[in-house]
Amino acid sequence: MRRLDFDILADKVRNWGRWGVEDNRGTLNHIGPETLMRATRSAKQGKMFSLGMRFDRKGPQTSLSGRLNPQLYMNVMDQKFTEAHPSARYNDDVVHMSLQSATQWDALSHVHYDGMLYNGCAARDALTSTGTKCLGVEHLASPGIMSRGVLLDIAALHGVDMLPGDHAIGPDELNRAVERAGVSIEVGDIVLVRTGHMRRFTVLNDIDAFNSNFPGLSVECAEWLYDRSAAAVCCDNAAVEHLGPDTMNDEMCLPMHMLCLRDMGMPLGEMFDMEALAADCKADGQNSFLLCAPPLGFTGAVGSPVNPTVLK
Ligand code: UVW
Repeated sequence: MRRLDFDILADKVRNWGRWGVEDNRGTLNHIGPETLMRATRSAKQGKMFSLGMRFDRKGPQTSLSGRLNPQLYMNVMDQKFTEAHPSARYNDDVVHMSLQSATQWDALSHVHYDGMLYNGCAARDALTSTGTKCLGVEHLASPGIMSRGVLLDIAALHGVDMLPGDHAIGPDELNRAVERAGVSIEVGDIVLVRTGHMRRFTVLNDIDAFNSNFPGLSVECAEWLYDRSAAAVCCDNAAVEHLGPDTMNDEMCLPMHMLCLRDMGMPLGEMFDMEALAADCKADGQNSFLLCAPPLGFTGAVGSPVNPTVLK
């Protein structure tokens, strides 16, 4: 996409000032009491699913990605609390990891361009080596992220387990998936887009394929999400958007990241494992549900791991 066209799109979807100059939650502001009560009513059967990956040393990061899979150490093992109760013991642990290493939310401070973050926050004032002073993930953590989730299974729409790596999903496919799911996207919904790409990691164990070309959303989908007042969008790849050699020559890099996070103020949920949920939705035809996915409140962090939980 040419920079000029990107800028036109950015002007259309920009939400700066819409929820006040101090706003840190962006499109999560679409989730009001009515949305939440509607979300609770979409839990009908008592079936629960986790969309979280495992957090361990065998995660999808490689030496090339510059990100670190979770390294867990037990720093306290089999310790007594007191001499008076020698048989009562405890264990503690420590994790060293990139917050972006597995299933995670991108906070609104994760990317920026032209020196500005969401809501006109100046990058040079906000970003420090100990965290960001504005738009940190702690603002998404409290009061959390919960809403109605809607599964749009684009792989199933095309009758495949996984979309090919060069597949850029367009608004028309989102519309067809909505129709197929028998739902409409309402204000404050969280849109879950399944490409099947997660299977390259979890089923095929092909880390290189998982990390190279991602099927995902095309830049035109930003306006689609904006027009429907969605609260957030999540995908089963590592970027939500389509990434591949064809996108590398664009005049704006990671355009969906820039439009969603920086202009619209929409958090991106990445590496959500939708496989078990999608199989169940296919079996029972219920594609909307309660989604509870609060990030951890790391102060000043630009993202957070999450274990998204679905109740159908
Ligand atoms: C970047 O790599 C900037 O983004 P993400 O990890 O969110 O895809």
